[in-house]
Amino acid sequence: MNNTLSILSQFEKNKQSGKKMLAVLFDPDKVNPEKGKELAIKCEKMGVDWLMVGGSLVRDHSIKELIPFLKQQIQIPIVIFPGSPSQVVQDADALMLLSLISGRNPDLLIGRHVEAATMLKKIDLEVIPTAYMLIESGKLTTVNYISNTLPIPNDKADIALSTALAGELLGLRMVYMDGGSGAKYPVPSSMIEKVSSELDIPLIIGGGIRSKEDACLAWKAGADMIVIGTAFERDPHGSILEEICAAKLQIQA
Ligand code: 1GP
Repeated sequence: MNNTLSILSQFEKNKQSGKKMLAVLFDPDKVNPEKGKELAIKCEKMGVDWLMVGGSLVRDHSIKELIPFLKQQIQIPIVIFPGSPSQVVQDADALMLLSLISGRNPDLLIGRHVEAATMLKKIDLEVIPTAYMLIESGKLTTVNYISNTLPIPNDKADIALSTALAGELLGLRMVYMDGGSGAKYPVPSSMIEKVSSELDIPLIIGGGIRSKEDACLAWKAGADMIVIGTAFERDPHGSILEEICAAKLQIQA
């Protein structure tokens, strides 16, 4: 029997012990395997905890090429952040099964899940049921447009809290509050504080985190993991990532 903790169990354990985590999101359409290898090795060396791969508008073949290739290069978990069932790739370590609970689009609450369920049961891939919540972030992001849903207004922390708690009570195992890729503003720290103060399951925050200050605000407000996408893509020398990784160590000290 394999004694390694599942990806989710390790995340829950880290939350319990106050260990903050960092994920970097790769868009497989923007990262070819060779570039991805270089970036993934850099992320692993710096102390990134998860590589997330996927997105709302990803071509199927790019993710299917990238994930098996990256898996051979690094030890840190590769977690699929799927924009559609066609982004399921068995070679990854885990898949977030996203239910978009901030919206009222039945396809993204249950429809896509029905399409993917038989396949997911058959393959050897950890599935993490995830309450996905979009938060208004100062612009119309791709995920808001494609999902055809309204994000939660960023001054309505009460709505965010009720929504996250509903996800927890429905049995989802983590909450991901996302301003969407390229968000103008990150999720407000007051909203993170409100949600994290009552939520028992791990809380992930992403969208618009561009600096170590943004990262620390989110962690200190109660995020268990933050996700960086755009800032990493625009940081060819990795200096912002280096600062954020250093801040993560300090926050835990
Ligand atoms: C998007 O939360 C991720 O789903 C990352 O957002 O690209 O703005 O960092 P950014």
